[in-house]
Amino acid sequence: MQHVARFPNQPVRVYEGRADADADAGAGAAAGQASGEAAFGLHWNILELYRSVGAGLRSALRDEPDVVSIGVDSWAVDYALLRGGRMLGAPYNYRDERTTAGVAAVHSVVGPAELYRLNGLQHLPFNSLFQLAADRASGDLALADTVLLIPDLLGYWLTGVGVAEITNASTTGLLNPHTRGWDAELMTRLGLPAGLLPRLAEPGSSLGRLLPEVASDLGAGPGVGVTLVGSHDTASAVVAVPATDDDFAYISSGTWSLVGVELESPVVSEEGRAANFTNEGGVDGRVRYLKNVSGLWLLSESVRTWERASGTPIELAELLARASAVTAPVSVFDAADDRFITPGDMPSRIADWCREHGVAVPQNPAEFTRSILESLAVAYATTVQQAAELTGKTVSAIHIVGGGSLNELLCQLTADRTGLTVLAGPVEATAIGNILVQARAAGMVPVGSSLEALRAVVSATFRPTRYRPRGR
Ligand code: LFR
Repeated sequence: MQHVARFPNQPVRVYEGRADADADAGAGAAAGQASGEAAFGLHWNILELYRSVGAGLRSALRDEPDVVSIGVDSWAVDYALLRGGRMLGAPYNYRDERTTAGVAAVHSVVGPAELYRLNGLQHLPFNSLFQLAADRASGDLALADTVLLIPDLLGYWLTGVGVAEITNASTTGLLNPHTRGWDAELMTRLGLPAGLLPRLAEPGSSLGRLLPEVASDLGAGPGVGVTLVGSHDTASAVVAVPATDDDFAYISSGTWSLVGVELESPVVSEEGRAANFTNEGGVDGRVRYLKNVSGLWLLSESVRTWERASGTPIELAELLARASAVTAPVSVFDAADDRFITPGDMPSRIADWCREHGVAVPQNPAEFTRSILESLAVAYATTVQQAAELTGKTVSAIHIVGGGSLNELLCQLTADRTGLTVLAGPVEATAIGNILVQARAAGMVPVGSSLEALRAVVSATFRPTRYRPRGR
């Protein structure tokens, strides 16, 4: 696979008035007259993202004029509010702190156990329904007539057609995992207007041709269209797991680690809720029974903290080599603790966790790094075992795909902690899964090929790196 473009996607934190300023005080607040605590919002720079996507598409279409299809995927849960076809403001980033109030608002209407029975979704404070509840409370939602998840927003800007692709829609918390339809009753109970969410559509279907103006801007021919794919990045990544049989667990490892198994139908049980497992929608009606257990974000935020303090850039390969060389045991902390979700000084938060739990605090970046990777590997091991127990599935090997598959220490520690063989790669599983679903829709791999047949294409062309468990 050839990269055409790669660009940063950084959220932006902006001042949003004073916490206790009411709506009428808006003008005064803008003039700096209001009292109360300063409120900040964390937003995606979505227009810059769209501009960069456009630049990437332009060069792809210039290099490969035969391109007929474009597929869009991104992270989950986040969305834009629109009115009359226009976006109403920069979408919030799911790490924004407004979701705390949203969780309380939703749980006051539908308790956690009932909510899980309805949506089968892992409790993450940023699931879209909690964000929508926060937007309802702030009055923002009342301004909108449509909500589009991020990949659907990009698809809409490209084609003029707005839908809710189903794998990503499953992360909103408003989808019934059994019927794969919107839960209209739940929406009504939460005060979310019917019609706010667009019609659902399955991966593999055509979203539409590029708008003529967009096609000419991108240098695309009139036949180029957008094909819906697993628009949740994790759904596309799971398509491209190079498994040759059914007995596998996967870890889509990057900023987050999504650890789980694939099922034919959802498992919505109280035990699953207690273990915080999710039933997300997969491509071809499959279910991604998994848990989000945090990820390399812990390391990237730590590196950012150290670089800021020292003023010098950190060479990641060198840091990982030093972490590999740590021989003394390091503390293992709960990587999925909510305190690690928002941006900030991760080493201090990890140190606080260790002190609170009476375990040794890592002393230097190498030890912190080792502690982060050991903690992730332990979380992976527990989660794989839970997934097998909760679903009755046999797991004989673990596939790690995504950026984390390049992290040799993490892969080895995962093999060690699980006692299972780890098969690492491909690193670009998300892009490959996206492309394979488009290729099948276009008949470039036989239409009607199963997911297993798509995975066979990946395993025939890509050889994973094998990590065997080392005795402890
Ligand atoms: C991975 C991912 C996860 C989701 C998180 C937030 O990139 O999509 O699956 O839990 O980002 O959207």
